Amino acid sequence: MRRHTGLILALDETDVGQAMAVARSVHDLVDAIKINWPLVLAGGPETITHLSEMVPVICDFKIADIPNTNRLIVEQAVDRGASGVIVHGFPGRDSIQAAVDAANDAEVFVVTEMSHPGGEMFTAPAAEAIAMLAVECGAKGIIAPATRPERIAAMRRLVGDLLILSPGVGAQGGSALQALRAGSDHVIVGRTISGADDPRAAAEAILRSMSD
Ligand code: OMP
Repeated sequence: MRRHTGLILALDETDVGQAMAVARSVHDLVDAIKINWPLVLAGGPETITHLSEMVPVICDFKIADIPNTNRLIVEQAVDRGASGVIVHGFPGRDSIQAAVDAANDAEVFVVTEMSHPGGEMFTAPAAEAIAMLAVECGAKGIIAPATRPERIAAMRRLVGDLLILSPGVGAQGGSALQALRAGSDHVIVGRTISGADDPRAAAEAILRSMSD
């Protein structure tokens, strides 16, 4: 994924036609489209391939298993066209390493602290250790919460030049500009764009807010 605008669309849709329409309307404004189980379960794994013909696709399967299962999932996602995958860090070093090794040229992003309120229960206390594991295992980047910009800044101090991708902008209350100022490279935005009457106008408004 190359940084062009710093914006990643989270396409959490189950109507495949609507999802493709949103993707077509904003694909030139985003660095990647992130898809998750709702769209892949609705549209099948070929959704990864179709979208990847338009824009880099990050498969956010929050992979969180033993090393062998992690490897199998990453291989399937990459074979279908994923440029990146998101894995959980809490299963530990060997599970993260298996995902990184299986990804080859695709990029692995490791979830540190999750953006929702529940993310403070178990992921926040482990976030620093997980961020260090991401560095040591050769991941491309981490996921850190736009809802808590001070935590992005803390993660930035640990991960050096690894990419930081930050969800939680808009619908979850976070600010794209504050996330970038705290050290994020890309913000991840879902419902604020995909749920808008005019997704392209919504994406353009977020881009304007990022350049303030
Ligand atoms: P919106 O809240 O609609 O903007 O969507 C946020 C997207 O980021 C969803 O696809 C979430 O699954 C994802 N996400 C989080 O919201 N919080 C996290 O801590 C991690 C992720 C993620 O890994 O992308």
